[in-house]
Amino acid sequence: MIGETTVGARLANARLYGILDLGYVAEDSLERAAAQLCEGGVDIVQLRAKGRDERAIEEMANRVAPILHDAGVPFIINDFPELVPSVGADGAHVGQEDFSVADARWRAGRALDGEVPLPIIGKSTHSVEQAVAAAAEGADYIGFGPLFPTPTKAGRPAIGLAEIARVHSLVNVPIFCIGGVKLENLGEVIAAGARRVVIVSGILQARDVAAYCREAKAILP
Ligand code: 3NM
Repeated sequence: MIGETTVGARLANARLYGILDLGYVAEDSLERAAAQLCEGGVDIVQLRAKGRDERAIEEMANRVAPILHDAGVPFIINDFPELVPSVGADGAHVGQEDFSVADARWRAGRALDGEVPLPIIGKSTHSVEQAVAAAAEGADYIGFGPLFPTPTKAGRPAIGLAEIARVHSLVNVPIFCIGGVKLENLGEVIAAGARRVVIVSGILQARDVAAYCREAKAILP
């Protein structure tokens, strides 16, 4: 974990959010992928390992945490807020069907030694109403999407670009637009009002991961 003030500033200034998604990264390549994301200038990294048990996720998180820490990149764990203190992550991300923000924060903030900085808690939202509710609930940032259909979250209907401007006018916490975002459509997503994005498969399937991230960062305002 990195310093509390630094993490807050990093989140406020973040434009590109990368995910170490086990659907695209082999388990034994996690360190390499984490280093490539850092090299490309990704501002926040999440570990997302759907279907893996807590012990496996803890082990993977312990491997990538020092890499992200050394690069000064906030590290977010998907779905398992209680792992935050033990692996030295900076926060957790929860979905609509998971813990409330308060519950996730409590779990993520449980200190073994009584000295833990406030964890970042992010929440997935799939409509303007959910986005407003997540911010009111105290989320530090939200995901908003999926903008486009995506195999990374198969079966979830795309919400399109039409509500991006409205959600930005109603929600004050950082909003990361997500779902099917790629270099090819990033201009269109930004023109619709997005300021921050999560790109998963676009980055992880790139021939040169770091170069892809750098290109995305150069396009983001
Ligand atoms: N959450 P890609 S969309 C993990 O809308 C995730 O909450 C979404 O991956 C949401 O960049 C999504 O490969 C997948 O489309 C994003």
